[in-house]
Amino acid sequence: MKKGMIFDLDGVIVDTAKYHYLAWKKMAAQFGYDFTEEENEAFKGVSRARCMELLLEMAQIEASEEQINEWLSQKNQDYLAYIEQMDQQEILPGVLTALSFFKTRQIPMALGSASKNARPILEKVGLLSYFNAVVDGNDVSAAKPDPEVFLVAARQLGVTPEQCVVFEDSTAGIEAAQRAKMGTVGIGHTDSLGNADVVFTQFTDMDETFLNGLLTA
Ligand code: B16
Ligand code: MG
Repeated sequence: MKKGMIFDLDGVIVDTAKYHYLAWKKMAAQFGYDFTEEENEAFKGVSRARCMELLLEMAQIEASEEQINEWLSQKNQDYLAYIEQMDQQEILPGVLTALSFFKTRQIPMALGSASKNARPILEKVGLLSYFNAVVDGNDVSAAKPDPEVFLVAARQLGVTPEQCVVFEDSTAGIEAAQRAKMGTVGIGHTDSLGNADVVFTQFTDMDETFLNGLLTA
């Protein structure tokens, strides 16, 4: 019996993955590097600091810690400017139906995100009250694919890792959930999420039979 549902944020609940991409692309352009959407797959679910390291490696740039911190804060400023106007319209299709399905059945739900901006985003789109626990980039020290974020979420929900299902859009997140011994539902494409137990393009592709099946599996 599955007793806890854990949701990633960016790319699962809201379409903020595109804003992270735009902010990194802008920074890359500053370095004279053309950052592609394909390369951005490796940035999904990965902490801001690690993304910065990856970008510097790609663009073959070396910089002081002070300079890197400045760029990190610039990236976040650009990202915050993109998300400033966010509202309920940015909730991805079918998400509300799934959240309501579990809430009605009193299945505890947690957010498990690498983002340090997770709480304000949940507030902006009006979804904070659906979650019994919110674990984000401010609460953990090891980034996905380390399982820490999901293990802390399970603990806060008061369920065992084996009783949890994780909804994730990133390769790093699916690996983290599997290392935590949790069930996995990939949101996106099988080319990057092929290791998940099951993959859907979006929540609207899951019917009630599937959601029910998650609870009894
Ligand atoms: P921030 P998730 C992740 O969120 C994003 O997928 C990833 O692209 C981003 O770098 C990371 O959050 C950190 O975000 O800069 O807002 O702290 O997918 O784990 O919800
Ligand atoms: Mg994500």
